Amino acid sequence: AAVDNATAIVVGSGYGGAVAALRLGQAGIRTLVLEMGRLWNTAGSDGKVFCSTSAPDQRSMWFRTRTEAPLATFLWLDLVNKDISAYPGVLDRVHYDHMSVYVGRGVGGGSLVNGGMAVTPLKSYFAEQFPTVDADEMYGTYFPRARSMLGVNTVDPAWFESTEWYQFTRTSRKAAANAGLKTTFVPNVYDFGYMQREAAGTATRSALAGEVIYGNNQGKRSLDKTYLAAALGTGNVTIHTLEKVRSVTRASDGSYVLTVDRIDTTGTVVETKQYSCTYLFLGGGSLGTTELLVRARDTGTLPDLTSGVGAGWGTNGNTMLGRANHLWDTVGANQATMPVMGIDDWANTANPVFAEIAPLPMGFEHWISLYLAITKNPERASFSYDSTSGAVKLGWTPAQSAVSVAMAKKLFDRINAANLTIYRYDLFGSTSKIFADDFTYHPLGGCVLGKATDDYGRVKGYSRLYITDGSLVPGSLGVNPFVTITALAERTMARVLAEDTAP
Ligand code: FAE
Repeated sequence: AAVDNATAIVVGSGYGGAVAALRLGQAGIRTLVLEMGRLWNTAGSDGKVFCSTSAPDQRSMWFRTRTEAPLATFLWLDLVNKDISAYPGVLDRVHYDHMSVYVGRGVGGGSLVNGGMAVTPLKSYFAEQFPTVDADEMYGTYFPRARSMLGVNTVDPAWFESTEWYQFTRTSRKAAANAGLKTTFVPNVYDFGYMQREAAGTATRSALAGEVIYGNNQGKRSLDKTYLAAALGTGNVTIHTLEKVRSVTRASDGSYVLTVDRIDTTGTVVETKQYSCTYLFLGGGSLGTTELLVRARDTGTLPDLTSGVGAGWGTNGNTMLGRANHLWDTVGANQATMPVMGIDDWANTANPVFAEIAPLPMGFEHWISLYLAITKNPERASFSYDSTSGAVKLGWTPAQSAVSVAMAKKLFDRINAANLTIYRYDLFGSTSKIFADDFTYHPLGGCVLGKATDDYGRVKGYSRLYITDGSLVPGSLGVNPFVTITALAERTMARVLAEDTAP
C-alpha cells in the first residue's frame, strides 16, 4: 500500500491528543491527527448535531442497535434504553469480562460526552500518585495553563442558591450536612453564563434540556471549540476522521508506520491505509493507547516495549448509586445536567471518598439523589493479549469492584442513617442492584508514567514515541480526571518540544 507521510502523527483527539496537536502545530511541525470517530459539526434532519438523552437515535452510541445508558431502569422498568440503528455514535461502552468502560468517540473524545467537571486534585494526593513529578511546577504552571485553555468556570453561588435547576444539588447538600459531611463547589467547562440565559429563556436549552452523555448542542466548551480549534488555526494540523489505527511498527530508518482502517458510517472498512511519521504521539485514551501498545508488544511489531505496558489500570474507584429522599425533600422536575458540587470526604483517611452530586433529569419529581462516588480503591488490573482471538483483555475482577462499593457504602450508610433514608433498588437493572459496580467513566492507567514511559511520557524502549493521555495516570486520582490529563500533556509537550525536536 502507498504510504502517506507526516512529520508527527497524533492518535486520538481527546484531551491528550488535542494538547499534543496544538503544541506541535504551534511549533511549526506538520501534524496529522487520526480519530476513529466522526466530526460532530453537521446537523441531522432534526436540525441538531447531537440527539437528546430522552429520545436517543443512531447518533447516541457507537455501532449499537440498542442504547446502553448507565441507568438501566427506573422503577425496574426498562424505560431508559431505546432501539437505534448502527452508526458511529458519540458514546461507546467498551465491555470487558467484569468491567465496562464509557468513552467518547469523535473529534474531541471524552469532552463530547462528559459532565464537564473540571477538578484539580488535592496537591498532596497528586504528589502521592506522581512522586516523580514536580508538584510545584504542575500547580504553578501546567494546571493553570490547562484550566485557562479548557475554559474552566464556576457557577454563580447566588444563582445556584435560587434556581430550580439546582434544587437536586441543594437537597443532596442538606442530606450530607445532616451527616456532618462537607460539600464543595466543583468548576466546569460548561459556560454558566450561557446556562443562566437558558434558564431565563433567552438561549436555546442544552444543559437545561437533558443533554450531556450523547453530546451538548450548546454551551459546552468541548475540545473541538478550544484546543482543537486552536490546533487547526496554526495551519499545521490536519484531522482525519473515521480512521482507526489498527497497528504500529517501526521501519528500519526509525520512522513509525501505522496501519489504519478507514470506515464508512455503516462501519464497513472502505480502505486500509499506511501512514509513516518521525514522531508518534498516542492519545487514544487509557483503553485505546494501552490496547495498541499491548498488541504491538505481544505480536512483535514493537517488541522492545516493556512489561509496564498494560499494567496499573484502575477505575478511579467509580461507583454510582441513588438514594430515596423523603417526600418533603424534593429534587425538582427540572435539573441541569452539569454537576456543580461534590461531597468531599477525601481527608477521611479511614475511608476516602469524593462523591459527585449527579443529576437525574427525568422531567418529573422522582425524589432520587444520584451520586458518582470516586473512592480510593487501591486495586489495579492488567491488560493481556489473547493470541487466539486477537483481542486485548482486561483482568479486572468483581472482587476488585467490591472494594469501591464497600467504601461508597460506608459513606452513604452514614448519610442514610442521619436522614432516616434508604437506597434506591430499581435503577441499575432487574436484580435490585444498589451500587452500579460494573462500569466506570474514569478509565485510568495501563501505561503508567514512570513505568511504561519515562517521567515525561516518552515510551521506554523506543525513541520519538510518546503517550499524552489518561493511560499515564496510575489508576486513581481522587477527582474527575480530565484537567489532570490535560495538564500532564502540557508538561510532556513543553519538555518534548524543548528537548527532542530541536534541529
Ligand atoms: P479520550 O478523551 O477518551 O480520547 C481518546 C480518543 O482517541 C477518542 O476520541 C477515541 O475515539 C480515539 N481513539 C482511541 N483509539 C483509537 C485508535 N486506535 N485509532 C484512532 N482513534 C482512536 O482520552 N472527566 C472529568 O474530568 N469530568 C467529568 O465531568 C467527566 N464526566 C464523564 C462523563 C462520561 C459519560 C464519560 C464517558 C467520561 C467522563 N469523564 C469526566 C472522563 C473524561 O472524559 C476522560 O477521563 C477523558 O476524556 C480522557 O481523556 P484522554 O485524552 O485520555
